Amino acid sequence: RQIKNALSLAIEQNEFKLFYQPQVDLQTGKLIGLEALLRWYPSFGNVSPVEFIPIAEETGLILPIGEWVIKEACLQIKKWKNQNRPKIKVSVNVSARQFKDKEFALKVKQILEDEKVDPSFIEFEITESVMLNAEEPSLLIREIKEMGIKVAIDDFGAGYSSLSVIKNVEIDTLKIDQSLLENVMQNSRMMSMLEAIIGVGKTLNTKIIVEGIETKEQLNLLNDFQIIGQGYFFSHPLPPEQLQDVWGRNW
Ligand code: G
Ligand code: G
Ligand code: MN
Ligand code: NA
Repeated sequence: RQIKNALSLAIEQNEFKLFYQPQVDLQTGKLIGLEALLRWYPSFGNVSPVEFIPIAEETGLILPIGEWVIKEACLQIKKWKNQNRPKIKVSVNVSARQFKDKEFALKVKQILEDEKVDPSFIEFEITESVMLNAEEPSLLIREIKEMGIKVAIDDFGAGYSSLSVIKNVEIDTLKIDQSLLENVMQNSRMMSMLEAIIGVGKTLNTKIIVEGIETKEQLNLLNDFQIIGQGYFFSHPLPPEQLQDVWGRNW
């Protein structure tokens, strides 16, 4: 209850901050994207999104919070543009509740209009389970894509791995869940599974991001593929003021 109350006040109390985690082209070693990850600093400490995002979903608070996240990411994109940073795509996580919201597309349009940011800088990350549970996922995704925003399937391979979600709409990016990479390390047969998914991505002209790269050993398994990597090996999620070293870095 304490958390719910605090969460409902968090936007006006300025307690949220976006961190950004690098996404790296494994062929060139260059930064090609940043995933925005929400952090909350209430007066009583700090609460992980693993804990507060589900509460925000249950209470519906994820709607205003999710809007805040998109708006904040847009403001940050504009700041980086003014600082002459390279053109880097920013990924924003969209939750189930937001995706079900009938006014979601309208709200996004409004933010784009207010902030006048180039939508091709933005990618929405939507998990495959959210897409499978939505009524008309392809309609909403098409609407998002018509605005010029890119769409990624998050946590792909964690649950259903249903190809049906990518059958009807043009998805820009498949994000392979980190559990798959863990499995590959333990069981070499899983490597064929990963290769198969990478092949599907190639066929559909979809970018592939492998998540949860933590070690050089894991990176070496992936070096021959034309894919993107994300994980603690490259960088933890960082606040904007700590990203200086990331822009021109060669991994
Ligand atoms: O960054 P971290 O590992 O703590 O994130 C934990 C979980 O919270 C992940 O599943 C991540 O997708 C989710 N998450 C982080 N930021 C956001 C956000 O802005 N919106 C939504 N819906 N989920 C987020
Ligand atoms: O559900 P989603 O994929 O959006 O969540 C991303 C989450 O994964 C964030 O909480 C982020 O902090 C976390 N994360 C990012 N890189 C790594 C990594 O290399 N290892 C682990 N265990 N978690 C990671
Ligand atoms: Mn994500
Ligand atoms: Na993910």
